[in-house]
Amino acid sequence: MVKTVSIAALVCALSVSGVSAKEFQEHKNMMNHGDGHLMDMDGGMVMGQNTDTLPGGCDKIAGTKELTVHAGHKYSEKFPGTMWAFDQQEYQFEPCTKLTVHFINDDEIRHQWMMHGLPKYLYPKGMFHLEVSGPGSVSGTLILPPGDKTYLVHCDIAQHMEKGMKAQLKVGKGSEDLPSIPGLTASVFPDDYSGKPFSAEAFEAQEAAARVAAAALEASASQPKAQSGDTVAAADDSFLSGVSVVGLAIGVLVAPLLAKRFKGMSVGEVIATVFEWISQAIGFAVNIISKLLKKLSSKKAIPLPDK
Ligand SMILES: [Cu+2]
Repeated sequence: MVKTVSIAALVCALSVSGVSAKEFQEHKNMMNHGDGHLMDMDGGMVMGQNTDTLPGGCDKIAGTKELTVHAGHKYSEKFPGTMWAFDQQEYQFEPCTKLTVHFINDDEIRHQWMMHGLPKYLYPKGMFHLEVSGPGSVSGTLILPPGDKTYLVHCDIAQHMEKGMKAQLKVGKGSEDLPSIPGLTASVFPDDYSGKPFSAEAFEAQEAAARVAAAALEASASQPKAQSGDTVAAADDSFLSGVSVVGLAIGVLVAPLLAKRFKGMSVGEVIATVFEWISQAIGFAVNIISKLLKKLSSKKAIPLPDK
């Protein structure tokens, strides 16, 4: 009997300790797996750490900065319709800054601070990634690339970004803003909390207004471009030779800049960078063509099915 009671007491004590909140854990003694990948068996991880290799185009480290990021449910409370968020939605640093990020998870679940779009010859898959499971902190360092660009930062756990855990990091002046950043930029598809049933007419009107606005914006941004486009279409025969002459001229002008950009990089890194540029250029061209096709072909938006 005494034995049974004591076993019951033990089971109770164990289950209670299992349910109670995890203690805050500083993940400081992680195992280094090489290539900037550090992790421990308690849910702390750093990937893409780079403390000493200058990205191509950086002559020196422009400055050393530290950033403390909190992640948690409570930061989402001020943004309707979200569930998780970082404590800040936008960061800005000078190009070539050596940045140490202290990532603090205030929740009992797993969160990440994952930055995308970095040069792939230096950061595996173009990513810098911090992760903590449960309450705790982890720190990692990277060196930001040169140039003005806006980088996506998010938590990649399923639905965490879609439910608010999304931010942007601007290097220099940044490039275009990213959509759906809580409190900062509009969604691509705005949420509707009106409670009204779906109306195909209202949806079409909204889409049409958005298309008119987008077309007006595009027209105002690219008036000279449209004219040169007409000239190209008219003078189709001389198109190729014209392009090659322009290409040659650009090549001559750009070569010294490229030499500077590739200074100190190995042949492999140079090739990897060039291929990255080519793939970006192709992606860009495909994107523009598909947008054009869409604009030409889609008169009507596809209506959503009725419930
Ligand atoms: Cu998360």
